[in-house]
Amino acid sequence: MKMAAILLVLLVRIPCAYGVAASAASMPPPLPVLPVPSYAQLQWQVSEMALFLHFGPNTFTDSEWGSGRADPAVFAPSALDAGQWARVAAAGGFKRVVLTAKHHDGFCLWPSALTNYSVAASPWKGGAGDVVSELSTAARAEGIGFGLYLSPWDRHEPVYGDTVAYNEHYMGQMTELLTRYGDVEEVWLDGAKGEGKDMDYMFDAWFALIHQLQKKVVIFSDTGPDTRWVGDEAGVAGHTCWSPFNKSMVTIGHIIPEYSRSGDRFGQDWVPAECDVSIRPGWFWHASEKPKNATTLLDIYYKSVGRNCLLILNVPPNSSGLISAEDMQVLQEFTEIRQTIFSQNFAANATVTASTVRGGLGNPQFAPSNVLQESIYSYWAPEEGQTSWEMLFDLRQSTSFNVLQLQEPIQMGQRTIKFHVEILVDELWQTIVEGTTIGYKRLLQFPVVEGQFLKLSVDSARADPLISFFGIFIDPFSVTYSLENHDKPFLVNSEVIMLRTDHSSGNKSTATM
Ligand code: FUL
Repeated sequence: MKMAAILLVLLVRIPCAYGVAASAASMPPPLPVLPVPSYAQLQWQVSEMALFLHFGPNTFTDSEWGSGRADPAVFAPSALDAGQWARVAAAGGFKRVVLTAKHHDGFCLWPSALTNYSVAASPWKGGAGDVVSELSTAARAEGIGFGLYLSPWDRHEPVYGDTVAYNEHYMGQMTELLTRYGDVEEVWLDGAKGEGKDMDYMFDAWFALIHQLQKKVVIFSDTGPDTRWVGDEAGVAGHTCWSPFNKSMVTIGHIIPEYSRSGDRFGQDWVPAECDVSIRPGWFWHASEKPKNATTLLDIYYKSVGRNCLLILNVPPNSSGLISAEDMQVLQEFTEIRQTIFSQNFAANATVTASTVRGGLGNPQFAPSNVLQESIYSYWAPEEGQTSWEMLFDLRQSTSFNVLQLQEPIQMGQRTIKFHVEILVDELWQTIVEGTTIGYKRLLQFPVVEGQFLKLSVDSARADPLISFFGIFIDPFSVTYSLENHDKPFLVNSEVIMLRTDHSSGNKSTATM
């Protein structure tokens, strides 16, 4: 089939796309579909990656869960430089830092007036130091957000176990942290509890206090209220990952892992998932442990940021008070390989058309070409009341790629339930990838394919689908097979994806994800 015939095929499949443009009357945006994110949740989501910093007496005692009995004298970093932590974060593309202001051992990295177990009792800076203050200043200097982890479980505090007294103590410490150091963009807490203690955490009172004191903050916990734990400490979200969620389904300390990984298409609350993982085996620095390599981090990136989540990567400072050179090396490689892959979008100059456009085919406000700009505030919107939604991309030349990036304008709610992308190969449309949710960002990997014409079809959606970005890239770093090897399983690190060819059902060659 020659070019004219190919175009005829496209015309048949997308009848309106090449029709005469209707007059482009100005149109308001469509209604959002609830739930939708708050301002703070949107800022959190677009920040994509945060750097977690586990630091404290454990760093010096080679422990993970300190007993709370370590002598404050062990806390003696010789060269602590919070400026280095913030610079490493900013250079690595991490838009916020989150510090363990207090871990389970109860030691406070700021001079809390409510305990003697803090930096004030340590030899560091003669007891006059304040790590929280130094990092908040450094983060602001780098233009990145600042967050704090205040562990509910406190193995040092004598009133721990007395519910009223300890909740007062915890809220008092939270008040110190949220009133002394300027803007705090994230408060991070878990539901860990001491063995043998009858302790109730008054989460609702804590959350109300945090929201009273900080207007830009998101609160992370197993169940939100603003961001939820993804349910594992490997940094991996579900293939399907909804930000809609029902908080009432889970309680802090008692999650349903599959529910947390995938979210809930019918969820009433907007609670996107945050994926926590450490660059090293432990959360705290240990001389004997080594960091993961950059391609492992890349794989985690695909499975977290690439599945509509924020990645919070822990990079623990060492006992000098610095991020180790070997960790910095890995982070630099991780940055470079992301830049190599994502700096060249092979669809950037495509001609884009769609089955329909809100306000008429000539309406630039919701034009299909909006998906070539990387902003959630410009997007393609279809005409209302359609039953099928297709976008066609003419790349203008034959192009090879093995990564697809899709985005939805999540301020309008998360919509797409199922989609697939096809490529015109040997005059036949072949499915290269199928997916479920998109959300803020979806990255999909598949064997290298080559072609000029691509088609994105949204197969089902909670409301009229809106697409804000479409990009295709080459990833030469992950392990992939070319399309010629389609009889072999396709291996992307730990995932095995079957590639199947089915000529009897519409000439499909499908990488199922
Ligand atoms: C968990 C803690 O028990 C670990 O020590 C670590 O801080 C991790 C991020 O959260 O709940």
